[in-house]
Order: sequence, then structure tokens, then C-alpha cells
Amino acid sequence: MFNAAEWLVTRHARATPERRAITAIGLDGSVRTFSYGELDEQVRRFAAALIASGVRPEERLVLCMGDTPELLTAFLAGLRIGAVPVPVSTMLKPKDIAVLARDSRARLVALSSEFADLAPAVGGLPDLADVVVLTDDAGATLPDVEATRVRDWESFVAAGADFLEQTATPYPTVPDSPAFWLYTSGTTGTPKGAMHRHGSLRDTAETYARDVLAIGPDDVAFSVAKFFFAYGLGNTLTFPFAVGASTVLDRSRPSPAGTLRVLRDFRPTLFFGGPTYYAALLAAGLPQDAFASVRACVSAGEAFPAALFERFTSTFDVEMLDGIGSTEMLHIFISGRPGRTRAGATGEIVPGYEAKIVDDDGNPVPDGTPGNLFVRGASAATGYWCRTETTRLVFQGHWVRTGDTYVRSEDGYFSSLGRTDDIIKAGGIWVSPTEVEDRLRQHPDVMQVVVVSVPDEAGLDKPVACTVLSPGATTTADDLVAFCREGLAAFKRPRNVLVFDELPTTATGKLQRFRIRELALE
Ligand code: 3SK
Repeated sequence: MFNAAEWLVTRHARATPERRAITAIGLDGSVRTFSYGELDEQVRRFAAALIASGVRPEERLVLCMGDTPELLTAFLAGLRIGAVPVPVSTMLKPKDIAVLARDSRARLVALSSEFADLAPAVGGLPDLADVVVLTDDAGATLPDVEATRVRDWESFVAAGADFLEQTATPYPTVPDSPAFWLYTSGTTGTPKGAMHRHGSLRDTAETYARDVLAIGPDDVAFSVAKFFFAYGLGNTLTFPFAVGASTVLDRSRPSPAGTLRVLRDFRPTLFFGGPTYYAALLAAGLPQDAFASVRACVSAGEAFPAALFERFTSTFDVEMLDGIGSTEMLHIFISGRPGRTRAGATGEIVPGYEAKIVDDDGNPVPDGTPGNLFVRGASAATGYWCRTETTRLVFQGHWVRTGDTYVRSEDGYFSSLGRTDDIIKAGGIWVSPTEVEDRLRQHPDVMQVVVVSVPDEAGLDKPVACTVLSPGATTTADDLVAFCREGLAAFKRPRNVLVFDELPTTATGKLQRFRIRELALE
């Protein structure tokens, strides 16, 4: 038997009940702390409430909540009773959450107060019995929802009191048992629920977290990436709890001032973010010793431009471990390693994973040649819920197609060249949009840039830069092309630079290349 909630929390609650598990910062800046013993107790009480409300093993619990102890509690309680928690993005519109709740056939939806207005959108869904709202903010009220019971957190938990005994032992899951789902939409298609197993949480902890981060019980983890991202879930919960370490939760939207407070007051040793956020921290002019407590910063989510990497690490004198993971693989499988990172390269394969780079016919390409990145490893999802066709395209035997174009150096460093469909072949030569974008980002007037391929009069693909310029910028398109010519091989220069007021982004704030390309084609 293996139950991930037992492994992550109860194990430590037995051995070191007083040890700090969570430091939680509320929306009003107040701080709560939970030991492993206290957290285990909360998990059991919520598990009992789930049983009392009729939730059965393998039924789905949609969690749309800020990063709070209650979110972690609900997630772990779901695992404990063999149900399937589905943390969803708090950045989505109510109608999009309703799509996920319907698709997952959610039995219960849990909301924290700042997302309580989503309740009406899910009310009345066919499989939904309960909406539970964490009304912990002064003034928060329970929304009125047609055809569905809405309960506040405390009375929901109180109703489980008689079932506490039933949670003394966890539901007898095994490593292969269904555990939780994470929805991913990629930059194109409709959202798909990637289904993960109980064992996958341990797999990511005993590969990346152990062998790359060398995480230990004295570490303090802080992730700017929220829990509903696969990246945030590992950073916030799996990795620290796997070793009895502690995690800092900040319920507010990330901001440089909030981050500085966490760095100063709670002294995290591991800091998790992404390149866009690291750029914002640099731009905010944080003091040079801001990362003094941090032994490693981790980055994922998008390629890390080399110039930004150098600037961040030299400004703050901190190690930066870039990496690539995916919702399908649960966490990072290629990563920079402490003491041997390389700016501009994502890193090396994480022990326990295998990667291959193949051409369009599936044949491995030699080192130095770009191709499609495939990865294999124990933490791969079992597939997408009710999406057989897409599952077959992405999960090919043991291998998982990442959709990224990568190149591997002879000494084993993997570098991103963009998404598989974004790479541009101009005049028969590969041009990496990332490389051209990196160059243009060095121009002081360029705020945002995406390079896409646009066919010229002869129908030949050429790189075109779509930009947003700084307010009041006077730079012309010709200036920017000339700037690229100076810093790049001539064939890589964009043949045109288009200026927009804004560029389309996904709900999670990532630039939406396919829509930007459509704009460029207009
Ligand atoms: O975007 C990534 O690189 C990533 C990293 C870890 C887990 C999940 C994802 C999508």
C-alpha cells in the first residue's frame, strides 16, 4: 500500500509532530503556522467531512483556491480517502472553471473566499453535490447557488466529526492508484485533464528534488508559481513535505514587495519562479542581498534568456537552476545542476529520466541538430481524461512528446529552440525565435517580443518580430532590424518588425504564439 498523503504528512506527524510544515501569509498580511502534527489533524478532519458528504474514492474534487493551508489540506484529504483532487487555475474566468468542473464530473467544488463568485457558474452541474467556500475574510458571504448545496468551510468540517475514526487509516491506495488531475491547455487546444498516480508524487521527490535540489529537512521552500501549476504543486508541497521540511504559502498575487517580505521575514532556502518574474524582480530594484538566505533559485515555465540569467545571477549573487518540466511529466526532467549551470541552456537530464531528440520521422538526430524533444520517466501521467486521440499523440508507449524543439550539445546540455511548431527554417537554415527574441529584448525600447514565421511573397517562411515598445519609444522597425543584424548572423534577422499596443496572452499570462502569428499574417 502507498498513500501519498500518508507519505507526505502522517509519516512526519508521527516522527516529528512539532516540526513546522507551513508558514502561511494571508491576504491581509497576517501569518499562521502549522506543524506536521497540526496539519495531519486538519487533513483527517477534512477527510472525515468528505466521507460525511458522500464523496467516494476516485470521485473528483475541484479546488479553485488561493495558496492557503486549507488548499493543501483539501488536496491531501482527497488523496487520503482515495478521491481525486483537481486543483484548477485561479486565473481563469468563471465560465472556464465551469468547463473544467463539468469535464471532470466534479462531485465537490472548493473555493476560497476571493473566488467565491465562481460558485454560480458551477451550480447545478449534473454530478456536483457540494460547493464548499472558505469564508475566512471579514465580510465574505456564502453565494446563493441554484440546485447545489453551498456550505462554509467550518460547518462542512464540523459535519464530519462522527466520521473521524474512519480516517485513522488512509484508503488503501497503491502507487498506481489514481491520485489527482491537472488541467493543461497548452497554447492551443482545449483543456485536458492530465491524470496522475499516487506514486508520481514520490517519483518527482526522489528524482529532481533529491538528486538536483538535494532538498533536506532544514530547507524552507517558497514558490511564486502557485499550487495549481504542476510546477507550484511540486515546489510548495511535494518536495518540502517529502523530507519533512517547511513551505511558505503566500495567498496574494506575487509582487516584488511581497516577495521581498517573504525573503526577509521567512528566509527561504529554495526559491521557485519563472523568467518573467525574475525579470520583474530585477526591474523592481530589490536590494542586492535580497536572496541572502536562498541557496538556489529555480526557474521553469519558459526559456530563460541568457542575458537575463547572467544579469539576475550576478546582481543577486545566487545560483539559478533553470529547468523544463511539463504538466504531463509532473515536474522538471531537464535541469541546470548546482555548480555547473550554463546560461542559455536549460540544463542536463535529471537522473531517473531519459530524453531523446528526434526528427519528424521519429529518428534520433545527432548532437547539435535540432529536433523534437521526447522524455520518459516514472512520473509521466497515465493520459488525459476522456481524450483518447490526444493521449495517443502525446503518450507514445513510455515516451512523452513535449512539443518542444531542443538541441543537445555533445557534453549533454539541452537548449530550447522554442515550441516544435514555432521553429523557423529560413533559407533552409534553422532560426530559433528564442535567439532573435533574446537579441531584441536587449534593446531598451522593446518591452515584449515574439518572433514568428510569416511567408514572404514567394511563400518562403521568414522570421518576423511582433513587438510592444516602451511608452514614448521612437525606435523604428528598420532600427530594430539593424540592431539584430549587429548582434546576430544576418540570416537570423527578422525581415520585418511589427509594433502592437499589446500581445495576446493565455489565461496564465504566457504569450500566445499562435494568436500572435495570426496577427502578423493579417
Ligand atoms: O513549465 C515547466 O517547465 C514546468 C515545470 C515543472 C512542472 C510543470 C511545468 C509545466
